Amino acid sequence: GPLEETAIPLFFGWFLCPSFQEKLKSMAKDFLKTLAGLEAFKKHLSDFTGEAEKEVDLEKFFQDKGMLHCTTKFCDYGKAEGSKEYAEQQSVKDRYGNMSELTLSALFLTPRTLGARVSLSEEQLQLWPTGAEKEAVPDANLPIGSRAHVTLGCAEGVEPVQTGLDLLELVQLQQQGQEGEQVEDLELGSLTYYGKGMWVLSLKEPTVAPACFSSYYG
Ligand code: ACK
Repeated sequence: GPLEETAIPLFFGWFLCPSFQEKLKSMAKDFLKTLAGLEAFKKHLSDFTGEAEKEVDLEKFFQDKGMLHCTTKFCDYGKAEGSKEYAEQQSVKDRYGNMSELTLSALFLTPRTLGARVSLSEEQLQLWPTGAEKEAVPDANLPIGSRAHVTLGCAEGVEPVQTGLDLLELVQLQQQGQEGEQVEDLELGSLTYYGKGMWVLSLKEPTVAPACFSSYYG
């Protein structure tokens, strides 16, 4: 009967330690503050507002989406394809509840989402579901794990699933050799503009985020 079965969660992922969540949030806040003051950003402000000359408060523009985490497998309580197989995978069972260190290599924003890019280690990639990138961008050959991210905020009416899709769009541009417009060297790293309101801050020193591999039921 259903009571003997293991319930499949909404999603599996790495959940950032509470103290680090605060650290990352304030890092993102500082980044937005710096960005808002740059002439180069003001020049492209209409990407965010839809009209020139209009002010935007980036900190209000991106709404908090709760607990900071890096999704591995979105299961939708078993309704998502491959979720049962994922939940039963040996590496998932073995690592469940274990701590891990996530490497954050960049911060990025688009008119829809604000996120941190996660560079997964070989070991962490063992928990990465097959097809996560193909499912999102079937026509491209994107590196496994390139969708890995932490959603830091979303524009009004935008669902957090969009953050990973925006990241893949950026990864695709980089893969196609688009260098973007290197705008500025900031304290945290170099800032690049990729057009259409897409900005990437590559961190000079990747930030290490302690996180716990677990799942979320909601
Ligand atoms: O920010 P995220 O990675 O984007 O974390 C949330 C989490 O699952 C709970 O909603 C992510 N998510 C939602 N739908 C999908 C999907 N179809 N594929 C992959 N991740 C998803 C969302």
